[in-house]
Amino acid sequence: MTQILSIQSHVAYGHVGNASAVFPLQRLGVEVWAINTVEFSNHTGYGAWRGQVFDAALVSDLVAGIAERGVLGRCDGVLSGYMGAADIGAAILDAVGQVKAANPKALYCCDPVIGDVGRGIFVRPGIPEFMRERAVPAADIITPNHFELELLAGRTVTRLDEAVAACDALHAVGPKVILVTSLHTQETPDGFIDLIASGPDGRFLVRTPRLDVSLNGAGDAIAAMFFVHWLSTNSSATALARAASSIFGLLERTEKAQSRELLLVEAQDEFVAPSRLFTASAI
Ligand code: PXL
Repeated sequence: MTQILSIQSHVAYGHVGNASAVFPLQRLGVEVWAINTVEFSNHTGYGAWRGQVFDAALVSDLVAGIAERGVLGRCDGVLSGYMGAADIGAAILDAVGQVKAANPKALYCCDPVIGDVGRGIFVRPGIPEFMRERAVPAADIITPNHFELELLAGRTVTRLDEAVAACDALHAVGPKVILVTSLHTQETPDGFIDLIASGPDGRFLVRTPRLDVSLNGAGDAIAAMFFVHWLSTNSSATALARAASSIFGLLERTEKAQSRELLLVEAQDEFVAPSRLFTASAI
């Protein structure tokens, strides 16, 4: 059974961070060890929220406690997302180091949560730099959206070949697998959205209809699903097609219900058997 250490935010109401990633992983049969970097009432997209950003020391303490159970060698991978504060990043990279020491085959998937097109940067100062300078070079897999791809690669991406070149620039820094979500280039027809995956098996594109939803947390769920599908198949093409199909099904259900939060529980079958299967084409 796959076991994942997932270190990201948690909200009491709604679905972002671990509150978005954990359940789809469990539904796919994955055992998740969840460490929360913040506990907020709701996601920050509402403009107002309550709660706390946890100290990096708490994250380290929880990792130390798990290590004391003697189980780090059974961890297949570490997934990180929304960090809350830059010093939590160092605690995450330390956890990655401990897991890899215990299980050299374990992989680190970093969802470099920084911001989004339209909303701009929505994390604390220091986090974008931390992602670019420390987290991305340490990661085996990264899952930026269009905005984060531009920021991390330090260039604008308006064409598909520029997206591929930006991926190459990031591969050169470390990660061997990259999933780009919410990509919209000159080649993307109106009413569609692109996802690309770039890895040792090649580069692939999935194009799905763009849904009329204003949501947070979809990126957190797709990163988690892409990671475990990659772990089980070692295929960027398969991981991309499966993760994109599941998220499309989830978003379609959410759009139909006009919900402001992902209908993660209601649409749970989409994680195991998506209603519509998209295939990845080589680019
Ligand atoms: O989906 C990214 C994310 C994660 N965690 C928290 C957020 C957001 C985006 O708004 O607010 C707490």
